[in-house]
Amino acid sequence: MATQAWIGLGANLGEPLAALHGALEALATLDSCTLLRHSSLYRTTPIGPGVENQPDYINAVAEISTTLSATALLEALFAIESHFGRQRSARNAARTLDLDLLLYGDAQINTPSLIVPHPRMHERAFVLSPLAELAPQTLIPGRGRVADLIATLDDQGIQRLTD
Ligand code: PH2
Ligand code: MG
Ligand code: MG
Repeated sequence: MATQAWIGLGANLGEPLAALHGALEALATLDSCTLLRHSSLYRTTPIGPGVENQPDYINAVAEISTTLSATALLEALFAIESHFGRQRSARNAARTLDLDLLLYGDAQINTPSLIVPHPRMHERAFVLSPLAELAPQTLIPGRGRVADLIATLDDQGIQRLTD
């Protein structure tokens, strides 16, 4: 049975625009997955501890339909990250590509290697703004609806890029 999942894409090192376009292409050709739609790209101010002096991020979200389990999907996302030169160093370090599993159907998963919904997505405008562009009524299990959550956030420096 297929599950609809949302992936968060981000990059702020190397060639972020090329990485996001390449990652969307990789998601579109991933085995056992169909890329349903993706948001615009956004230029966003880095958020979180340790991000001082980092370049801006490019962020987007994508919706896929997949027959992969959440764990297998996560592994596939890690493989795409590696293909685009991702090095894992300090938490929140600048990165060539970050693919986060945001939502997997309406599942709530809490294991040492995977937490779904992504534990910080409900407070991050760089996730909620692109999600709201496509699907503002999306319910984040345990947190609420995207449109309601976004209304509670202060300005986080999100700029939609027009192509
Ligand atoms: N990712 C982080 C930390 N901070 N800030 C922005 N604007 N965009 C991101 O993708 C991002 C971040 C850790 O994954
Ligand atoms: Mg991330
Ligand atoms: Mg990540």
